[in-house]
Amino acid sequence: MAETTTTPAASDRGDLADVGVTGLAVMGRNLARNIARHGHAVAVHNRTSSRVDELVDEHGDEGDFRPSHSLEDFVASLAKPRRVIIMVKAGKATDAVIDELVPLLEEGDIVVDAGNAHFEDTRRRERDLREHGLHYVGTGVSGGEEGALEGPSIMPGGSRESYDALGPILEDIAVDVDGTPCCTYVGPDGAGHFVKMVHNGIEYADMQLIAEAYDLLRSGLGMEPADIAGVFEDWNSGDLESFLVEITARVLRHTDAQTGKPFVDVVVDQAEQKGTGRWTVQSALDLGIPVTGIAEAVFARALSGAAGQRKAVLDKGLAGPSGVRLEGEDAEGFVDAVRQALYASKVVAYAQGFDQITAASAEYGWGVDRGMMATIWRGGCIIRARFLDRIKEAYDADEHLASLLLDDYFASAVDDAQDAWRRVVSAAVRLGIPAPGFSSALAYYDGLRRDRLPASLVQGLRDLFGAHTYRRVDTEGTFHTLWGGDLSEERQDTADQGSHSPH
Ligand code: 2AM
Repeated sequence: MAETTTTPAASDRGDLADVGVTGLAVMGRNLARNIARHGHAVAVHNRTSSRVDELVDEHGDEGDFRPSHSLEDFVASLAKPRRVIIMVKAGKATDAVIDELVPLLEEGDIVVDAGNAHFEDTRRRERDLREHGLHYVGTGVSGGEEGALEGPSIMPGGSRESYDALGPILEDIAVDVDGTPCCTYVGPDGAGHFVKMVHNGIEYADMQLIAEAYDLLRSGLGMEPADIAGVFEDWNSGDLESFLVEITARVLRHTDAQTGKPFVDVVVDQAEQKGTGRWTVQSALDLGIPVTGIAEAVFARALSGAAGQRKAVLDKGLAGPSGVRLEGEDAEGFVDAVRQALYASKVVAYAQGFDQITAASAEYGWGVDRGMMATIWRGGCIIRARFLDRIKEAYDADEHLASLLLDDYFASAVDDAQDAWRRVVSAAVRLGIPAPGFSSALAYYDGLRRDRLPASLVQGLRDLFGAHTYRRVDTEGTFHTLWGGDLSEERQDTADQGSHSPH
């Protein structure tokens, strides 16, 4: 270890390490290196101890690493309260490491799970560790391998007290945007992992919308990928400026070296998923929040992956207007219309994601500051975008904002875009180009702004077949019509509600 940095913190602590990382696969290694590079003494440990030696051999000169070959030595090398970051595969491995670790720790120590855990697992583990007098911090870490090393966006949950001890180190290693670290205390127990999950869900929606925009330009106007790359480059200098739009241009511009074809044409068109999008939708269903943008993105990936079904349909040749293109007047200004539709749909997708955070925060008593979530997503994250500054401003202006769509800026942005948005969705429908993200976002917007929804008819149907009752627009109370009798209306005792079959 050349050039060992001894931070004031380390010397105060009798030469014990400031923090420890166990689990030294790429993410754990990079986090440990990032911590060391910021002048903190970092204890490192891994189940297979050769990885500890590899890390120190290869990167020992980057800072003050304290290698341990047993968990006992690792824990003993940490200053109190001990701060232990676990970076293992989410699931059983996390529980296994916690089980080994807990007997070695003392009251007040802090266990951090920096993996992609499901927030319900984090809630359970936090409860269990609290009984042992330990703090459990489930933290979202965004930015992948590179982010872990160069500066991720960090979303820590757990007790406020644990953040006092841990926050300064995390804020140190997080990426910085305009002088603000992309790390803040999110809220108790599962809040950090929840917010990270929704972040990933929004990422799904954003990518789906971008993919639809590409498809509309390619199939609707007959543009070549390299030309569409130019369009995305152009869009990246306006309101749509974001990491995802930037890399879309790069991917579309790329030519396959082997065939000379556009890269997108040689890639199998079946999108995969690791599951956080699905988790987001499952949670949204439980919370009753319509995250249509995220759900459509998850379903679109599932449809793309249904290879057998797709082939059978293709072989049979199910009818459609495929092959039809926009021409003449229809094509005029279409590229810009797609830009506006993309922006409006993106506003809806983010509004829905933030609604889900709002609902969970209320349900679990987390007190999540939504403006701060937009702030810490501005760097490190896949969804980093100029747009997030606007979201932060919206929530800063009104912390109780009922929907992002109600913020003056977003309301007028969507209003300005809506003619183009309707034009693009109509064109997609006419041409047979699937645009579930664009069209469901528009349907959501139209549903939300509607004076009367046909849900009244749904209530009538439910009352007829299941006596599920309904409320009236003109008076308080719950009612049931005697559909099988004289069609008279009965006022229901509220205690009866919910006693019928659930539909
Ligand atoms: P390994 O090198 O011994 O496999 C990512 O999988 C990281 O988590 C690796 O560093 C891996 O250690 C570690 N890991 C996986 N399962 C584990 C377990 N049950 N206990 C401890 N570490 C584990």
